[in-house]
Amino acid sequence: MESKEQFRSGFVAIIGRPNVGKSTLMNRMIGRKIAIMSDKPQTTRHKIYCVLTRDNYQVIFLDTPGIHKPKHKLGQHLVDTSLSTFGEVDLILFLVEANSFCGAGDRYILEHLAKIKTPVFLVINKVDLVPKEQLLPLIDELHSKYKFQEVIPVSALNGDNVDRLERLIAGCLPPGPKYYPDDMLTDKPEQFIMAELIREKILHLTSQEIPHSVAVIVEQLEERPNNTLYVGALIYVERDSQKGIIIGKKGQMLKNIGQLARQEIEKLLGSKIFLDIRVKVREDWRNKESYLKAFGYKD
Ligand code: GDP
Ligand code: K
Ligand code: MG
Repeated sequence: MESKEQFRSGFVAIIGRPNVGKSTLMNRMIGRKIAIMSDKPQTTRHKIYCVLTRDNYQVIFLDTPGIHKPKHKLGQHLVDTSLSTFGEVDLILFLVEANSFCGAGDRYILEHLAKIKTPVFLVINKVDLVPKEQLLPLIDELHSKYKFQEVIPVSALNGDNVDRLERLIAGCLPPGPKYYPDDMLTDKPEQFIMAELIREKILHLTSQEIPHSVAVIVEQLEERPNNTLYVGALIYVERDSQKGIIIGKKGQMLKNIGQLARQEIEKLLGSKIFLDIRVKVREDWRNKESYLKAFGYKD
């Protein structure tokens, strides 16, 4: 009997220092915005699974929080989460930046990678920022110095070479089942993605100490007349002064956050929403187990 080409599937972890473009690359590969992105470190706090399904294969990508030396409980948890994925996957994409590779942060990760048997692709991201002449010697050097299975330059931002990366990934997948249905893009509920999109807008619009002190949950979803969805969200910060910054003069900051977030959520859902956001203070939540659990940062 003629048999079809065997279906392949596997888990691929995307790891690297904060801000190298892990979330951007994953969104690019699946063609949708699931993981939030910003120029602030620790934008990604959870492991997010994203699913890419083709005729002959399925890749489950894990977007991990950036790996860095932790300073508080949330930080420690983020690093643990990332390191623990090393041994559980079929392939690791170690993402670095073309314009600043191999500082202390990258070496910290290389040390951990040396201890595991999982194949590793070195993905050199942001090649749009450096001239080609500079890139080729770097690639040669990395190929000879380390035991990466592949060294691939890409631009997650404009998509350069990302299709080649996908082909190489597909070539590494073991025969396996279709773990998730064709139309499933992520393991996270929409409520979670909505909260993350709100948090992304806060990261973009605020500076200094605000980003790390913010948690967002969507606690209420309700169908309203005219096909409008009511979305009730809570922003948690650690101090009164931060609440003041989030709300802004005459409420302008919160208004801006809400407007930008609403547009993105409507794009995600394909329907109109009414977004109701309130701000609450929970002192020092990042160091309290109960809050880390309540906000979904810890099981
Ligand atoms: P993560 O912390 O590793 O998940 O990084 P993000 O995906 O949040 O991206 C961090 C920043 O780098 C964002 O401002 C992105 O727009 C930017 N970025 C990501 N990929 C590229 C790229 O290929 N080229 C350029 N120029 N910027 C990129
Ligand atoms: K980031
Ligand atoms: Mg990220």
